[in-house]
Amino acid sequence: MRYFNQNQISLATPSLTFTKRSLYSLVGMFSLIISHQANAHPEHVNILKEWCSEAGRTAPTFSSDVCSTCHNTSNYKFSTANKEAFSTKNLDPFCPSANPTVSVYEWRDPKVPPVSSSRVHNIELVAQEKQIAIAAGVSQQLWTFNGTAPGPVIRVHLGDTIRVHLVNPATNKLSHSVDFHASEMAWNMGGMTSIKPGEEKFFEWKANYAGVWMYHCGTPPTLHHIASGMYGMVIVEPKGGLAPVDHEFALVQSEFYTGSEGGITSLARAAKGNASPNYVVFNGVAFQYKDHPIEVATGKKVRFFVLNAGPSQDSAFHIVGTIFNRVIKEGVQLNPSNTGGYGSQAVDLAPAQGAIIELTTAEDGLYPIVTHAFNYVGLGAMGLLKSGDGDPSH
Ligand SMILES: [Cu+2]
Repeated sequence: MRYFNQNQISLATPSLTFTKRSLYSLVGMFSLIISHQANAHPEHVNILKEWCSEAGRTAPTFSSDVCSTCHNTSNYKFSTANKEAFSTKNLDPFCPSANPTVSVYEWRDPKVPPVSSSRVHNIELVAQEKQIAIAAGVSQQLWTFNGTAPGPVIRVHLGDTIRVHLVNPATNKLSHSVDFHASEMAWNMGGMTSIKPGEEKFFEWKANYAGVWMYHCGTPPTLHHIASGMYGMVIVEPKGGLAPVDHEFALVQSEFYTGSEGGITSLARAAKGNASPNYVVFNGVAFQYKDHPIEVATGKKVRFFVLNAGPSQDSAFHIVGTIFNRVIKEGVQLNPSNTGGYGSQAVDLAPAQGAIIELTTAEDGLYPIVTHAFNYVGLGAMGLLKSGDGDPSH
């Protein structure tokens, strides 16, 4: 696989072994439902109850085994620290949304896998038009690459060849295309041209320049295709590769101009000269990293790949309580070892600009991740970096 979908979370399979044990347990006189709860680890039950207590959810049921759900997933340990990974898929069967018309968003894992050793990358991008929650209780009919907005993070070395297979399924309504900013090619033929529903095409390009790059659908009206979710990040590592760090995350900032609930986004509102978005988000969902903080170890090296996908608003990327000691923005570099001892507080990213940003947290605690264009913080562009146990008093 040459692309990395950050949303890959294994679905749980209930364990038959555990179910049999439950049947022979001392509480066999009770119903099977109660025996599951009695045998479940208390911490698992508590996490489940907490998840199910969120707005719009039903009371938890124990008709399948919460512990086995834990132990049959790739995450294995069902702890408070990783309950986010279970919240949208694995725990849903225990307490489905009380009102199915209210959207529950799908959490996006911000971790970035390392670059593969391959020098040729076969990337399949499938245009998918689908309803997606962009905030708790708010969904829109988005247009996506591979079913998520943003699309997959694509990470390559300098000089690698990227072979793209773009598919527009016949079930779609619209033409789509893809424009890789990390590539060099004419706009009006070959790679960037649009394909209709039912069509596919292949093309390739070479990653000649390092950086954090945008890709997006360029089909007219391009504004509407970007505003509806058709964008993603390409990371081209610099010559010699990036130095290893302790944590790596990818954040794509973008804004939404919503139409009616469950409908398509508003092109008219996005197209205004003084466009005013309803939501400004990191990785496609308002406040998802406030709800589920990004966890790091205190004193360790943390690297963020940040892209402002727009379509139209500027970003001033800032993490409260930290100083960026390395910033590589659009090829311009600030190094920790610079002779003047300079640091960076916020990285300005116009639409389509990207940066590599490094920092170290000074102590355990919470560090808000924001755009310092503060009118957008209340619209969803706010997350939390949780360092250590999140409690500075320890
Ligand atoms: Cu499109």
